[in-house]
Amino acid sequence: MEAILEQIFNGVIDGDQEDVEQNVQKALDQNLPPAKVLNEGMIAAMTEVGRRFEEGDYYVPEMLIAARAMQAGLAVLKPHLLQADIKTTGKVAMGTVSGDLHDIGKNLVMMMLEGAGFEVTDLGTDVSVQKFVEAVRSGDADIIGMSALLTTTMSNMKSTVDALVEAGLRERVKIIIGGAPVTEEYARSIGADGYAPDASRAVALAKSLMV
Ligand code: B1M
Repeated sequence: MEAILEQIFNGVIDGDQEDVEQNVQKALDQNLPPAKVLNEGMIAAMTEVGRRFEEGDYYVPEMLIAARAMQAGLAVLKPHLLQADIKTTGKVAMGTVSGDLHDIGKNLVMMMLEGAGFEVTDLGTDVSVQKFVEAVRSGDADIIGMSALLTTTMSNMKSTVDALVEAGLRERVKIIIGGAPVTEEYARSIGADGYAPDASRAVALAKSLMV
């Protein structure tokens, strides 16, 4: 791995925001592809943070400062992940489901969707079923995107799909889901229109649903 990517990786793990910001900029100055910086530097580091948490070497505060360092790096990376002058291809309302505060993956998916020309509304984290339903009712969404990182909150995706059916709004909107514990099979089982394992495949999925 390039030395600079290793520095970014270590910076995220150590939760050193300033270091991560500076090294992401340096990597871009060295013309490393933004996707490589993201995947091999930052996402790989968060996977390692998760592993350390599971092993009991890291606790919530370490996870939180690592997340802040990643977000600081993402802010530097964002303009480089976006492409200019792309026509809007649809409206997406996106949120992390009720009970779930993880938002890095959601933010990344939103960034990439914006980059692909979608008009994206951020519903935030801990989004109630009702708030998703309202986003569809108000006509603000061709696609609803739901993210969940906890096995305990995934079931709120199903509650949202069920509530949209009950409100007679299901046919008006496409529903896509993702997040670490979510699978293609789960998406099918709850009646969502699709699942994506990562941000770039979420963009491809969203595009395919708009044609
Ligand atoms: Co949490 N946490 N956390 N955490 N956390 C996980 C998810 C965990 C797997 C760690 C572990 O045990 N290994 C574990 C969940 C276990 C489980 O349920 N199976 C866990 C736990 C247990 C918890 C708490 C319960 C801990 C506690 O309090 N005891 C607690 C819950 C709080 C809550 O939400 N109510 C908690 C808290 C936190 C922090 C607040 C400290 C922090 C989040 C900060 C933030 O998001 N602002 C945090 C973090 C950072 C993590 C890990 C380490 C990293 C998550 C992350 O940002 N990954 C995580 C371990 C891990 O995932 N390896 C862990 C990077 C991000 C780019 O990836 O979000 O997967 P991800 O998104 C990807 C894809 O999944 C996909 O695209 C993204 C880009 O490629 N994707 C979509 C995501 N959403 C999508 C939507 C789509 C399509 C694709 O369409 C709509």
